[in-house]
Amino acid sequence: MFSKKSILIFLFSLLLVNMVSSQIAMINIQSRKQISLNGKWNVIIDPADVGERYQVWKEKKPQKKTDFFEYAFDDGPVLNVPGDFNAQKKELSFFEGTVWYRKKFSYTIGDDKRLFIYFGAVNYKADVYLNGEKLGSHEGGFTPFQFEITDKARSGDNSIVVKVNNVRQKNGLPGFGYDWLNYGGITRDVELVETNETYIKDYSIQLNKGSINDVAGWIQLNGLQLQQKLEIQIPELNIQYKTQSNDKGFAPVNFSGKFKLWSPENPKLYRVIVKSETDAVSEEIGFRCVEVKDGKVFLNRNPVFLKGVSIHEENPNKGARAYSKEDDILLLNAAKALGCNLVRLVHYPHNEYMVREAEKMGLMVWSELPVYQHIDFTDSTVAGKMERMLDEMVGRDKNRCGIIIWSLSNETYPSAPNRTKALTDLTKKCRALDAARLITHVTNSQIYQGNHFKVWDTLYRYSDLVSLNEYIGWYLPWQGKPSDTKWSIAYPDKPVFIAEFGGEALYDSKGPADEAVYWTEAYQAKIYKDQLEMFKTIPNLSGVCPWLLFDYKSTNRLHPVYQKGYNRKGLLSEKGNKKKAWLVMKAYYDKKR
Ligand code: GCB
Repeated sequence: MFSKKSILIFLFSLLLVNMVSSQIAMINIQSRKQISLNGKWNVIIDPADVGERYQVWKEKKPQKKTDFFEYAFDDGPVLNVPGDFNAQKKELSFFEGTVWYRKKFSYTIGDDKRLFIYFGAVNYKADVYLNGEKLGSHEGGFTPFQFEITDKARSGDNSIVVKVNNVRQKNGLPGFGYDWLNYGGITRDVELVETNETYIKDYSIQLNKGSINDVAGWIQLNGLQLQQKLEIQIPELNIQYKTQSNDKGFAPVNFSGKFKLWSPENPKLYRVIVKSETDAVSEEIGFRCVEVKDGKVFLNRNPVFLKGVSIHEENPNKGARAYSKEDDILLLNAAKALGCNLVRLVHYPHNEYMVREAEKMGLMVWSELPVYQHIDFTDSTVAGKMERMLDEMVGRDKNRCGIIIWSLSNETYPSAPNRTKALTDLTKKCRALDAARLITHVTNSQIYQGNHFKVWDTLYRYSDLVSLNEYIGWYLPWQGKPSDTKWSIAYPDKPVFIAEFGGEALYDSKGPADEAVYWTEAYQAKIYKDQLEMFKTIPNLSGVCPWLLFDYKSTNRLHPVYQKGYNRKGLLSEKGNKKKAWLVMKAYYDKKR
């Protein structure tokens, strides 16, 4: 019989296996030797979540005639990776539950090499198994993670199983409630990545805060040979900066250059090579300086008005989660056509192609954490999850000069216990990770009475921008002439950004521009015209951002005639048709300097 002690040890080791967490992904995997695991994966759809009991990851097969197992990957359905599962099978349209994915691959690791499995994103929870053994778990639907499998992968045939679960969690990020479709699945690329034994895991190469010449950053090695000679080269500028890593594999980086600065007008990027004695990677990096001063936003020391638009990560034509360069270019081209210089990527970090393509196209980027509305800040695990997602978001994109703003939350409730403290701590952590970008929180806690806005949320104290969402003309009626609106803002020295405004219209829905005729294009256009009048009254207005570019799928939108499962606040329909409000906004942006 088993002793009490051995049972306890067994239970404890089980707990440990289940708790193993993924690693933060290495930077710039685009520059590495990759073997794509994208393509068709076998799946088991498990609405009752019984696969855990069957230990599906063991992929057991009957050995004798009397054996049976109530699952199998072979001969079952397949799904494309990357891609959400909801858009791939009709019966999964609104599915929130477990899907098990399985992919076989054959690989032999080179001598003295290391092998990693990299996931661009899995929404929402992922438990990953290799050859029947658990590698670990990851929580959070929009950021990359990796596992090292150097000692676990077999030479030759291997099988990877991922349990994906997109059930909403009370203590999740986001929590229970949100206004978009909960696309589940392995939604971004999966890659095997081979590196040398000691490799360049991470680096930060960006201008120091306030500077247009001085780079301040660092390089981090991972492996056994941590003390190495390192070099950063920027051939176009004849820069060859040399440094040395310490016994932790870390080296600070400080050098200067006469950079042509990145801007929307001239999105200049330089080829930057990072070398150690055992590794080398390269990528295109741009340099720019973003600051706030005297209630204004400055880019490269010139005041800039942020002409934004919000984008959900959905390909409107396909009605599916956007994940590819082509999907992203479609969305970004539409933002460009509107006359934008900024895209607000809501309400979670978007895929890496999106950020890289925006940067190439000269679009400034606002990147956001999924800390949205109903977060349970009293749950003891939430702070840790927010921090981990912040590490992953900043970790992936810290060298993207196109990103000028980290947005750490959207519409959380000031009265929610522990909210302001938790988000203040998060802000401090973000500044420590990256002092050179602007940080904001978006709120909708302002009071609008007698045509007077009182903007007061203490969260702004820790933000570079006062960013607020308001839907006057839609959720709230006007209480006076838009041009007579009054403002009292508790932080009068900070720039103000209207992060959302708008209203719904079904494309081609006709009627007079009358308040009684909701859903018409004319009424939506009237909301926009009124808002543009009101904007003239806002002190320190430094940018605006219509909600939003395209109509998009949302499980919150139930009107059978006008919505049909879509949030209709798009300036474009899901088919890309321009509504009247598009023209109003475009004319504003074309003139605005
Ligand atoms: C908001 C939210 C956004 C919603 C939007 C709406 O304030 O930030 O996610 O979808 O309103 O359409 O109501």
